[in-house]
Amino acid sequence: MRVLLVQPPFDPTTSKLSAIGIPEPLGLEYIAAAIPDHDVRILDLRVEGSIEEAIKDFDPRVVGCTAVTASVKCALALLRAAKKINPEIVTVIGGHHPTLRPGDCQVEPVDVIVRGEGENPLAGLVSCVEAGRSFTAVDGIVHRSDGEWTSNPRGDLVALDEYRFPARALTESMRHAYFRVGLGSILSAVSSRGCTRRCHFCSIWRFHHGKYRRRSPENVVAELASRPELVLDFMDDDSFGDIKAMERLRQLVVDELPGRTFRFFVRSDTVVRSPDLFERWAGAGMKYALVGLESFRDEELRDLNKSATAEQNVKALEILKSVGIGVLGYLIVRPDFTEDDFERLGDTVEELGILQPVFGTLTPFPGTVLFDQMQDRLVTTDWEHFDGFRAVVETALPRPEYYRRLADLYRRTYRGTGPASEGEELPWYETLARAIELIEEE
Ligand code: B12
Ligand code: SF4
Repeated sequence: MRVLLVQPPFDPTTSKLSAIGIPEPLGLEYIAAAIPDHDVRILDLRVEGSIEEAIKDFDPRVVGCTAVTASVKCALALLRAAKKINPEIVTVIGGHHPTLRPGDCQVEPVDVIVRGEGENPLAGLVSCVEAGRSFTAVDGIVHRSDGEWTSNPRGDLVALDEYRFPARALTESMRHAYFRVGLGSILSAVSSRGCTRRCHFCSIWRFHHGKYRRRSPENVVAELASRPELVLDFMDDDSFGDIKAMERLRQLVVDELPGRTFRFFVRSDTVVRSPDLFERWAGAGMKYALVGLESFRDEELRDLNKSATAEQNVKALEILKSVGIGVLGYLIVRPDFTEDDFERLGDTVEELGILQPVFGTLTPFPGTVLFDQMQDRLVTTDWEHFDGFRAVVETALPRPEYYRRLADLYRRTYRGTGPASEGEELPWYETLARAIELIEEE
């Protein structure tokens, strides 16, 4: 049976992030791998193509689309377009937003909403479509039949080694587009899913039923050894959530993947607790760490339930620098920031020598504790606005001033390598800064 899986294009502001690189659609590659006996295509609209052409050319029976909050509106429009061309198509939506707010997707173009990991639900529903059976026995979905929505049980979490490796053959023709400025061609992978922590601004732990699961180090290395890419970029939520497993992975990497470069998501408190491990990983090719620093004020970190301190953030930066691991540091700008707060954050980033800071606006994404706390204060529920830069609650400064200062933080502090993507004249952060300044309020 023919199944088309669709990655929506970026929203207007985050499209500017694509100047720094686009990761492969790993979630879709994983779910495609779960239906090996079917004819599957991946349409990555961040890179090329159109839904209309793909449907006319491929004539799929099932069309599945992925969505985070910022892309859910677009995903629904794509499924609507699919149904318009062929009303017989079974439309499926999955990913973070449909999982955490399925009600938003219980609308006309959608037949099935997949909640949580998509591998087994997709395999189950595709075989039902093929056999002409109803979806009543497929765990992890909300589905429509005769106009009524039914929510099936979520199903058990699967041991990650049971999943097939991502179906990268389906995106091979778009590989040229999966790159990162300064790193070149990259391969995205995961060694774990979920997180042990409970940050209030993050929905990952709710998405994964509060569990942190790892693939065995052997399974990870077996996947990577078959790939030619030299830069391996891990999309884990917290790569070093299990120190022993990461030490074992390092040993295997030394033996079986020499000469590769690694980038991982790490927490500052983990770095401070295990500096030796990071020194050894630096020797094994870990050149970059993505660190959710969020803030250098303890009261803000406590408020976010980050379970790390400002002191740990500072210390982790020192340790990573001393072992030669470059840091991309995520920092949260709060809508109630005053001029002084912006100045002080810029000063701190400069003083600590964070060369690649990524500033985003504190956003109550659906499914987070923050959303529960702030939902009464939202100034918009247009999900496209939940792009991580727009303020979706009132700002203390006038809004144009808020965005100008957010943009200026990039201009003032960003010192990362890599000027611009090919053919672009501006450094990527300047492209992004201009997009932030132009955010239009409705
Ligand atoms: C890589 C990444 C990106 C990449 C792009 C990813 C992409 N594919 O387009 C970049 C850097 C560009 C990016 C941008 C943004 N991101 Co981002 N990103 C990630 C990250 C770190 C990894 C994604 C990944 O590959 N995961 C691994 C795969 C295996 O999991 P998965 O994608 O969830 O897919 C599984 C299920 O969700 C499900 N599934 C997914 N799609 C579908 C579709 C169907 C049909 C089915 C059946 C199942 C299914 O099955 C898959 C396999 O189990 C995640 C965090 C995370 N670890 O997931 C955040 C995450 C998805 N991003 C997030 C956010 C907030 C953003 C931004 C808004 C922030 C910003 N300003 O940068 C933008 C929005 C961009 C946009 N419009 O799409 C949030 C989403 C929260 C939310 N409710 O929206 C996450 C969860 C991070 C977090 N901790 O909160 N992101
Ligand atoms: S922000 Fe990071 S550490 Fe906190 S819950 Fe999310 S993934 Fe875990």
